[in-house]
Amino acid sequence: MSESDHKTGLTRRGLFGATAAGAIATATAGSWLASVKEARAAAGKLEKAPGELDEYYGFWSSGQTGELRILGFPSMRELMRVPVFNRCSATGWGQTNESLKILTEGLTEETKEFLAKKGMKTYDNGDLHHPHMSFTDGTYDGRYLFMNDKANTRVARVRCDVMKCDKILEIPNAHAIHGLRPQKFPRTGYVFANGEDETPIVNDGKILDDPSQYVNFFSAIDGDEMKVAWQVMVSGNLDNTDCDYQGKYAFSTSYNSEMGMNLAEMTANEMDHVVIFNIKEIEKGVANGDVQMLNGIPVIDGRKGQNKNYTRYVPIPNSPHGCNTAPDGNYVVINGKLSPTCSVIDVRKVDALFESDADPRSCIVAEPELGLGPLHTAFDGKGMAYTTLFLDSQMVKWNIEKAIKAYAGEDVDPIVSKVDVHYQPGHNHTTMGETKEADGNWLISLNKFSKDRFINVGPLKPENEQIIDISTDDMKVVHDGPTFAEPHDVILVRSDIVNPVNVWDRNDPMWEDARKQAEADGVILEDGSDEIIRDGNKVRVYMWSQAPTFSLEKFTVKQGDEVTVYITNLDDVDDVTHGFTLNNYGIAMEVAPQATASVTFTADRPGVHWFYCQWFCHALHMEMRGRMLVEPA
Ligand code: CUK
Ligand code: CUA
Repeated sequence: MSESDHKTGLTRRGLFGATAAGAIATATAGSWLASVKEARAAAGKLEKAPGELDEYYGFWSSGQTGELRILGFPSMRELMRVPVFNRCSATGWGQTNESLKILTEGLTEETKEFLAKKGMKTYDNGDLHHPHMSFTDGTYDGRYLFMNDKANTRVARVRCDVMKCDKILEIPNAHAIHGLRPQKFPRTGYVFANGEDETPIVNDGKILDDPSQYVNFFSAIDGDEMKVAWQVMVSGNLDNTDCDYQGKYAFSTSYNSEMGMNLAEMTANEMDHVVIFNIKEIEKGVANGDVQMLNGIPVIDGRKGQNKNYTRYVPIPNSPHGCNTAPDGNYVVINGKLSPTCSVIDVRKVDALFESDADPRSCIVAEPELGLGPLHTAFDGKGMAYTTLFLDSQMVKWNIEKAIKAYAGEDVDPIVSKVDVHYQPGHNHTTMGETKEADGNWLISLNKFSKDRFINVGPLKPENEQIIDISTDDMKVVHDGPTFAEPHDVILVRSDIVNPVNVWDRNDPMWEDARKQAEADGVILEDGSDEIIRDGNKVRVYMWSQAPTFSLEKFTVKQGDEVTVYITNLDDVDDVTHGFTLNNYGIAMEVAPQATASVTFTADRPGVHWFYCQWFCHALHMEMRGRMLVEPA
């Protein structure tokens, strides 16, 4: 931090009453006090009294933690963590048979073999950047959330009725899925996903230093089937993506149009580009067989110079990053990153790029200079855009129409105001801001650094998320919220759109395999009967749980048996979740009301092993335990 930055930091901290020193150091104590009052009054709007509910769901990514997080917004109370690409100790995600099926069935055969050699069934890490809800007719429909895994090239889906992941798909050909957006119109439909890292088309270890053989892939995933519908091979890499409100085009930024293999090469050109994908033309090309099949996926050649109407490349200064469609349906804002500008594409001018040999830049209708390091832009639905400035540690509010007038030569300043954020913001988001129902109530800034904003927890610091009141022209930071690694993105969804159930449906597809196995074994899960089925050295133990007991106080198996424990939670009261933890066997799982969860392990440790319920369910929760006897071989 420079000297003056540091001063600003102190003043800002003083604003929120963090230090008396901050206040004394501020010369204009009178105006400072007024600001404190104002900030406190604004902050009051986001506080929730005990028992009061939030107006919005916030669905947060968690970066390299690999999970999805749900917060109440604007109170910022963390409500739930939904394990997706990570291993979760509390729920057994990554260990239960139900979760392992979801984590493994969408992997390629090659990946399955690779993991098997390491004694693994699936990856246990992920890097989740971009959670987005499914759309119908330009707004959220409350069905699904889709999200990417940059670390291991996957796309996952979370069901909003139960808030559990139900599908994970590895994307063939592509490497490092980064930008991801669901189709807005007519519905999702497609989930568009960018491969960030280029590799040789045939990646068999024979090519390293011949970039001409490297490519990147844009993928359209069928969000209902969770299958890759088609891919487009592109020139340059792909970073972030968004699509229009008309169902015609998708847009992807590329910071490495150079196809450079190191930093100097990747940042060599003054201009990079945005790729525009013509969805109808690509669908026609796929239908007409103008594809090559790569690992079972129809792939369209959309590289520069193929002279077809699949793609257009629009030059953009300089290593563009974020890609955000405005709620009015007319504009897509491309964030310049190394360029201090944002480039505004008018989607109504994109048809001409495909119909004629129009200059690709003719769809650009504004390019305001906003400040240093523009990364992402949010919208209030009232014509204003809010862009994060990573290097300036600021949020800038600007007027889209004025930016267009300025680009056309009029003497107007599109910038409305700027506010300091702490520090180095990446994504930002407004309430309902990526839908046609953007309401302009709140803005959140996801800042990569917190530095001195919180008491010190050692060399690894939390990130800092700040809520900004945008009800007036100037912006007021009204909340600091620390968070662990490393939310990149968030969406803020009106709470009436999301309606999860309280208790599982017994016949939910999540428990289908367990039900089928029980049926084959002649066990009725509903009636609370417990059974132990021996099938060679495979033992299936069926029991039920009802607070505060397991139906089996003990069961016996032999050393070396492959044991599967199925537990049906007969409680149908909301919030009475049980668990099954098997001591010194590394086994634990959640069994929510009316669920039938199962876990398989080899009983290779002889002796008495207690199992217990690890979700506090009853006054006699501690007593909710039983024994597994493993007889020595
Ligand atoms: S990227 Cu993280 S700040 Cu992965 Cu959405 Cu821009
Ligand atoms: Cu059942 Cu704790």
